[in-house]
Amino acid sequence: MTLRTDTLHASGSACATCPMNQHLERLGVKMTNWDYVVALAGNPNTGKSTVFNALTGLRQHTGNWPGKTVARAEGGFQYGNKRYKLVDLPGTYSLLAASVDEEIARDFILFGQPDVTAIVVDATRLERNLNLVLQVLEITNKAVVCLNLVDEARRHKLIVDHRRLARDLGVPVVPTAARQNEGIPELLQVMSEVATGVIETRPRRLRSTANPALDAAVNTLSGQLEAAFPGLPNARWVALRLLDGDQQIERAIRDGSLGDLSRGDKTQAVSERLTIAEVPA
Ligand SMILES: Nc1nc2c(ncn2[C@@H]2O[C@H](COP(=O)(O)OP(=O)(O)OP(=O)(O)O)[C@@H](O)[C@H]2O)c(=O)[nH]1
Ligand SMILES: [Mg+2]
Repeated sequence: MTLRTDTLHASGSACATCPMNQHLERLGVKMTNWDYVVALAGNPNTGKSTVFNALTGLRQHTGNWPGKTVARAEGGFQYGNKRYKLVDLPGTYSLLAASVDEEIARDFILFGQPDVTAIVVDATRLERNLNLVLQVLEITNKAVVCLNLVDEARRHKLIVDHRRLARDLGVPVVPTAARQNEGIPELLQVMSEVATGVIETRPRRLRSTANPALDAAVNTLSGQLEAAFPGLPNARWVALRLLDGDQQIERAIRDGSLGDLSRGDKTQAVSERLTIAEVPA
């Protein structure tokens, strides 16, 4: 592991005891021990890699996702005495696993159980981006919305009420202009608070599909799932996926990996997903 000594002051504030004054230390590639895993999700071209670079610096480990030809970057940083491993997910508009990219992003959020998933959204195209946000929030409680490109939004005279958005979504929303490092210290702070449980999120989840027959089936099935897998964080979502004939979710129930999730265990498969595949030279 290479340790970079350059640090970035998380805030210009003079208050030394302020949590925002903690230092970000970028850790090098091939970080092997970490306290928390952070996943970066988002639509294509929303600034995920820019956020990734702002947090990890330019030294990052790139390779492929295990068994796939999709590129993956990971890196690490230390913040508040905790070490974070950051994984850049492929840019997707949805998590329905209709493409390899979507499957990778969804599997990582579901089975990789990141301690926090930061969803990078484009503040100038919020409506389109919120589709993915709502899908991520169906799968995990531990999420933060990084409302990026606020400088572009300002240029178009668009002001997003991020506090209202956070209230409506039930997870923190941090406005950023990642290319200028604006909001990155705040993002770090909030991500660390969600990862460590200081902030408890209550993501908004759709309670009704507007189809009474489907709602009844989801209720029955999710009740059975909760009984079979106590502590499963997303039984309704799993039930919906099963009703949709999602074979991967069916397999996860049969082979026990869904049970591992409900116990909070990281399975062998999960460890593998957390290890980047080497690209042949
Ligand atoms: N003005 C502005 N530009 C930004 C900001 N963040 C990223 N960009 C620019 O937006 C473009 C896309 O950024 P990337 O970081 O590559 O986006 P990405 O989400 O990783 O893209 P894909 O990996 O292709 O999905 C680049 O030209 C960035 O310099 C920002 O906050 N403000
Ligand atoms: Mg990228």
